[in-house]
Amino acid sequence: MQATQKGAIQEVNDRIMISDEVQVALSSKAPVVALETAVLTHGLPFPDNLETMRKMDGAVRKYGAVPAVVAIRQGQIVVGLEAREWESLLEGAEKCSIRDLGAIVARGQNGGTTVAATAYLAQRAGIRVFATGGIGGVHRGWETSLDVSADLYVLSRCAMTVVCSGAKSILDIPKTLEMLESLGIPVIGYQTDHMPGFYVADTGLNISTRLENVRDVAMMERTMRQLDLSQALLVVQPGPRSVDGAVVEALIAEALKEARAQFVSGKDATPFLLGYLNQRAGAQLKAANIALLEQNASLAAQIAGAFSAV
Ligand code: PSU
Ligand code: MN
Repeated sequence: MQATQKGAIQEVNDRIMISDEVQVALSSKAPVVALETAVLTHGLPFPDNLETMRKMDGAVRKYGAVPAVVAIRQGQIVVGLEAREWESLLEGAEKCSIRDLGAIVARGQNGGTTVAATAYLAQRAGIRVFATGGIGGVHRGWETSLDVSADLYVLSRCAMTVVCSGAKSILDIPKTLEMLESLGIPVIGYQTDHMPGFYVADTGLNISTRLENVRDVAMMERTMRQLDLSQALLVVQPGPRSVDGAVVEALIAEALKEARAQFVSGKDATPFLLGYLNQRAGAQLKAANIALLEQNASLAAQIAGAFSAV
């Protein structure tokens, strides 16, 4: 690897560039937290997404870890996108899940990476903890659409700890939990017995394990790796500003009806549904979304710190 000046981007192989700050942290075994960008490029409007990225970055630093924003900048995969580059990414990027990686890189496009693509790239860069809002999962009506997010399959083979507020509320949460179980991905309630529902604090659904502190999460992660289990650990916690479940459900029913009427499917389904919700319930849902992203970044940073300690 070539030496570069501080702050410069360093090339570790032909395809993935790791920023100097992230590289230094990784080589000294300091805590690093990967941050996904599709939730910002496709889940929140500008400039709220820029503000949210600043908040997540700040939350990670506050707990002594180094944030690694993962994105694709004109075909270049970057782990540790610098703050001055955020705005141009958020102004225009493709949604990049695992199957889109090859095309977006080959075409030289900008990409906001989903949970699937971020987990894959972060793992390749040697990062072990990752913060997001909600993972993708089994969509409602999957029986006819077969729409199951690649997030689930990729998490079944990425040895990462992913901190989130459950799966996105537009999904079929009981079926998503079933599939997580089938794929061998443990769902760890952080100080909770139940699955949170993204905007909603509690779905009432039971999950596999409850842990009380970050040290226990680190111990469980270490145990899984000692057993050669390569699945992610999904750490879930309710967001700090949860919304009334009935309000969210009514909006989702409307959004799904509209999506069917407009024949929206495939990779456009999630952004369409979330966009619909954001437009209708605006301020309240947006505030809940931003608050939980920041909270997950904080917890991820503390878990990354505990990894360095156990
Ligand atoms: N959560 C949001 N907005 C989003 C997403 C999550 O509030 O846009 C993104 C995440 O990046 C997640 C992706 O990984 O949607 C899943 O998309 P799909 O269902 O197409 O796999
Ligand atoms: Mn899908």
